[in-house]
Amino acid sequence: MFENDHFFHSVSTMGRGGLTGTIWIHIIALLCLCDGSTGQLSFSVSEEVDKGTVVGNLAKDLQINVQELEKRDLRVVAGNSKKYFDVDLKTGALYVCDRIDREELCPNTAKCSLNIEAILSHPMQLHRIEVQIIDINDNAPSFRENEKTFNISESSFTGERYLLPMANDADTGSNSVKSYKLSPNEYFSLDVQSGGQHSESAELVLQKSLDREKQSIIRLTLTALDGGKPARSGTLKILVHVMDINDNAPVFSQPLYKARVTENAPYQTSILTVSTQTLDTMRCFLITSLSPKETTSSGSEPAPGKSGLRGE
Ligand SMILES: [Ca+2]
Ligand SMILES: [Ca+2]
Ligand SMILES: [Ca+2]
Ligand SMILES: [Ca+2]
Repeated sequence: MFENDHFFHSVSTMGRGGLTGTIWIHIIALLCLCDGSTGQLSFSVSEEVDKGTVVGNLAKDLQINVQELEKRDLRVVAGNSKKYFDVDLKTGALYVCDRIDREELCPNTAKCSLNIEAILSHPMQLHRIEVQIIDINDNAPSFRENEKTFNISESSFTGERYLLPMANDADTGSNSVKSYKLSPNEYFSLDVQSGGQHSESAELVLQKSLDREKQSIIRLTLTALDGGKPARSGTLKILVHVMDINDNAPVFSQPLYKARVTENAPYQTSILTVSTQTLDTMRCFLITSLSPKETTSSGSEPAPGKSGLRGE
């Protein structure tokens, strides 16, 4: 970009010729360029603006008459990055010529800027330009997974905590994740600890004793919101499976059973059927007593079950 043919040619005619002379001339030329470079210009533009969006006016800021721009061959050169900006030689307007995606250019960085150079010939001048890329809220918070499942025993104590996954948002500053909310429910509250941008944690806190026999599955929704205007959001479905404990005794269908049996009834005659129910899902054994002398037991499948008792 420093090799302006005309410039170097005019300088080399003053040298003594030969390789050594050319090197010296190049050094002098570079020194001249350093003198010719002026202070840095700063502009700012939002990411994702349409191509052709004007960022600033170089003719005005460099105090050059617009009629001279073409004659002085004003050019805009990108450092080592893609060319995002160009200049309109008729007006001096510096404009966007390609899509600028801040998240692609500066991932995980709060500040983002592009450095370019404006070069003029006759005489040669170099002007450094910094264009700050302003974030827009073009990304919604998102969770790595759509759903999170917890298996929580119904014997859990209130106050117990369950760690939740956090949301990510590729935007920065106020456009990144700012808050979380939990869908209204009677069992859990949400506790978000914020100790800086990267040390947040969110937990479910049990507020009320669980009862599998009343509600075995609890569905919740965790919503992450960013601070943009308007705010964008992402959701995580939470599925709580309430795990059973054996907290219900089997119950007979009636408190008293009466039966009649004829004398000399054959062995193994059925005389009475009782039914029991337990609300738990756990496999249990029902042990009953008929009389001080006659005791029998039978297995009971998960409730509701029936147990046939046979006299012996
Ligand atoms: Ca973007
Ligand atoms: Ca953005
Ligand atoms: Ca965002
Ligand atoms: Ca239970």
